Amino acid sequence: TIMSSMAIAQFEPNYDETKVPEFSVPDPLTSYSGTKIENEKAWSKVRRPELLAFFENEVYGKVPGNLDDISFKLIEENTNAFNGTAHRKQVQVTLEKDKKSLSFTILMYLPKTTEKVPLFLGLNFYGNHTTTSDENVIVTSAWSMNNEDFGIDNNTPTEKSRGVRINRWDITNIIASGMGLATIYYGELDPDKNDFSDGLHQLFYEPGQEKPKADEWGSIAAWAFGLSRAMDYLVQDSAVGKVIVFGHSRLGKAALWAGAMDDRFAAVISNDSGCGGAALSKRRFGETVGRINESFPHWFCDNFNAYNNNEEALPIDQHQLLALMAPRPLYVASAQEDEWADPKGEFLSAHYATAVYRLFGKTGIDTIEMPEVNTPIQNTVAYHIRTGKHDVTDYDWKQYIKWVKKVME
Ligand code: GTR
Repeated sequence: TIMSSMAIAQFEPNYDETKVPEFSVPDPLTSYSGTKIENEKAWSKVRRPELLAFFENEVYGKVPGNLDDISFKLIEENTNAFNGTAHRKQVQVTLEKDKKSLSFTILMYLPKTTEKVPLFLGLNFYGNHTTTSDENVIVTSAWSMNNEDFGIDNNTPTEKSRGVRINRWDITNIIASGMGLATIYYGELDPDKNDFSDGLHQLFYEPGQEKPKADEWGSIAAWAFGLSRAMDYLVQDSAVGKVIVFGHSRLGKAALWAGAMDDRFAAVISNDSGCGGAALSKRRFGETVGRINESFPHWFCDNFNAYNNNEEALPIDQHQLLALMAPRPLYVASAQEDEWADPKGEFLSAHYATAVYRLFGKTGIDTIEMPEVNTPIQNTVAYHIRTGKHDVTDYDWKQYIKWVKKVME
């Protein structure tokens, strides 16, 4: 509507630390009824479920039902791919519900070994074929955002966009370090537009339903659900060991929500996930709850709108989403020039989540002072801020690989 585009035009993000509102950080270790959470058991039995329920009902929205069926089909493979260094597989996952179905394709590169390998799983923005120049990767036929630089118009990816995002996927070093990568085009799960007639949502509608109810899932929860369905496949692939779910930006939000909902993910990486991801909402620095719901009305559940320009009313904040990963390893990464995502809010969130990791005897981010740029802190909870923009770089991958080896092997 005209009103909402005016509101968007008028939004002035705050980038001034002295203008961050005063707020108290909701204590992850005090339950809503006031009980102090003093051990792992009380966390797991009392506090974790009530926090998870809040995020599910008020932020990301819940999945409205169960699938009738899920099936997997290896549609392509080559044991001598990626210049002879890797085993490539393309696996089609088909979900069925009420005689409707949806399929998506997992692209995998695994090092050549007979042992189970740790594997990064992450969604991509423009299609599996954009993550590598490998000509055998199938070009998606799903709806895509247009991108002039990538030669994508009519919302239809073609050969022209093959390899345009290789800079974001350091497959060479992942393979060389003995790990694997699995990636899925997020548009095959739910096209990233304010339209609930397509993607995963419509699969679950009751007769006559046209959009999710106020407490039902938006697109972030749908992308997270897709990650879990990929996990259904990965747990039964004999080449795959621990799975680390990874995501950048909006897909970092999805990775965090997937990690919170599904503890089969052995570790979680948030790369520049920002508002509605790792960053504390109550700081209102850069992107805010009101702004994100205005620009992307389909990302969260409708209930989340109650907190637009009203963050103080939130009984939770995003550090408690991070705490839902405990005791599993969690990496939060920021970029210096990515002020929109509030690097400091991402850092503080990792710091405040650390209280829960301590209950499990794990170490995280003890200090409240942000580290220097390009100086990672790598404990069970890890954090870095690197120089540069909102992006995924080889520097980021180098840190993730190093950290996985440190905390998971
Ligand atoms: C921006 C959005 C951010 C982040 C980003 C991205 O437009 O405001 O929350 O998700 O897109 O996904 O790159």
